[in-house]
Amino acid sequence: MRNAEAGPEAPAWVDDWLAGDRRALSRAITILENEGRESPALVKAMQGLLGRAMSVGFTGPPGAGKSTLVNAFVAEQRRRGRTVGVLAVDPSSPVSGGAILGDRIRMTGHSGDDGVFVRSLASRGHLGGLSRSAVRVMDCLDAAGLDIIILETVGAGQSEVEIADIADVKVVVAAPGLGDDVQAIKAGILEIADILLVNKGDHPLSSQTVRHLKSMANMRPADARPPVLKATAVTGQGVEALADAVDEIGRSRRVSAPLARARRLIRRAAVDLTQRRLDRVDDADIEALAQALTTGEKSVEAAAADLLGLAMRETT
Ligand SMILES: Nc1nc2c(ncn2[C@@H]2O[C@H](COP(=O)(O)OP(=O)(O)O)[C@@H](O)[C@H]2O)c(=O)[nH]1
Ligand SMILES: [Mg+2]
Repeated sequence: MRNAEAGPEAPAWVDDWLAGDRRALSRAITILENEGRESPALVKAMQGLLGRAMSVGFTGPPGAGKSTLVNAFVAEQRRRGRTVGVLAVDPSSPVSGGAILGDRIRMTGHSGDDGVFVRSLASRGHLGGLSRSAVRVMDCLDAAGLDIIILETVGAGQSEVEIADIADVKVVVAAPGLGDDVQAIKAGILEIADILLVNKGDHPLSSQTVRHLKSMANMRPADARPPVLKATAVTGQGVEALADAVDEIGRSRRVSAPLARARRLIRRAAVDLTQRRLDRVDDADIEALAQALTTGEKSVEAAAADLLGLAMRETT
């Protein structure tokens, strides 16, 4: 199973990880999250083993029922004979989202199931760091051979959208009767949704919310119009249809997904790299550009271009 390019420096347990051993997988995740000494060897070991899993992101406002829905979705995936990795990402709080999800998974008995691996991603540092580490952890799960990777992100702001955007298939979850939900969904989240899901279908206002979201979805161009589904996570109603819809979208992306993912990774890495380089530019250089701007010698755009040039030239 060992990747031939992994080289002798890869630790022995890497084979266990790539064969799907859960303890070795946890170990790999911890090392990559912390950018430990063995990280480069692990990254190398993953080469050629990525892009096999389908990833599904669930995002939406707190309380919409994402964790409950993910739990039911995991059960449905298990019925379909697939192994599942679940990653809970909470940009605002280091524990709550993941802990709640972990409890729920444990409560309903997935924890005794070797086909389900759950991990929460601690929030630390800036958000770019969080989405970067989410990508890395997803790669770890992918390399371990899990069939489906589920990403649950808490909240519905721009930052959560960014994290959810990492997934191949994006499900935006809303709950009935919450005006704020719809506001949040309007604020850009609709653009990334492959599926809009109204949860709490047992709620009297759920049909109204479905209609509302359908009319919003209809404002999108016909080829980018997400289906609006209804489910009741607590009973599992509608979850099979959701899994079918996810499969259909996932299948249609199978060819383009690795390239799309690569494009996203490159773009994100470029933004990170630029930021790091900008942080290291000499104060005196920035001062000189500021002078040139105030005297009218340079336009803002010209000064910015010069600054980028300095930043990128500094080290190679
Ligand atoms: N009535 C009803 N309640 C639900 C449903 N799904 C989730 N809930 C409840 O909504 C609350 C929030 O659920 P949770 O999964 O933690 O939401 P999250 O914050 O989006 O992850 C919990 O009390 C759930 O039991 C549903 O389909 N119907
Ligand atoms: Mg949750």
